[in-house]
Amino acid sequence: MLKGLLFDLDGVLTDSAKFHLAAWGKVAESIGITLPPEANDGLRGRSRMDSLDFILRGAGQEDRFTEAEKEALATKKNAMYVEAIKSMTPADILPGIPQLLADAKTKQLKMIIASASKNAPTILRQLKIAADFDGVVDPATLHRGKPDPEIYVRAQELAGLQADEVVSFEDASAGVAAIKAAGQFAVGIGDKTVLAQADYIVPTTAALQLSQIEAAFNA
Ligand code: B16
Ligand code: MG
Repeated sequence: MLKGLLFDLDGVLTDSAKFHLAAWGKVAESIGITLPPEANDGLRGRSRMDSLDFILRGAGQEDRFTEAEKEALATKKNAMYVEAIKSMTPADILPGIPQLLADAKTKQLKMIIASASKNAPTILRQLKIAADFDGVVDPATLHRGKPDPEIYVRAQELAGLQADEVVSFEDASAGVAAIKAAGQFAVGIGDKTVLAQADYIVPTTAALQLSQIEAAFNA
């Protein structure tokens, strides 16, 4: 029986992925690297330092910087990102999400945030939806990033539920892999070839309907 929903944040509740991409684009440019088109999906769901490593690896420059220099680059990126998300308002909640949250509330489903972003609490406050959630996994306490299942297992524990009682939402292939490794039902939002591992796929959040998702979950 469905008892809880576990949500990724960036790319699911709001399109903060575009701010991540823009900030990394500027950092990459400052060190003479052009982000490849696959960075769009590749950066989704990865922690801040994993994102930088992904960019450097993609350019064949994984050994170019010391750890301290990498920390400085990641800090620079985060400063730009934090500035960008200050402009977010409830109008930035993605289509279909307000109805989904309302329907979940009516059904008294537990709702937890499973975002790799240390800025997730700030974004939830900007969007004015922080009170809708029963908990937020603190990514600073995690040992491994997505696609490792740790974050979804922790979210499920925060909800006090079992893997077969939750549906988890993701826009990133690494995130869908994390959900499946946690043994949960995955809803993928985006390109069906990229998110092929998901149990239920919609092209955009506008197509999310709790009754249909629940029917697929129970099938
Ligand atoms: P921060 P999600 C992820 O959030 C983003 O998709 C990813 O691009 C970002 O690097 C990561 O959060 C860390 O974010 O730098 O704010 O801690 O998709 O897991 O909600
Ligand atoms: Mg995401």
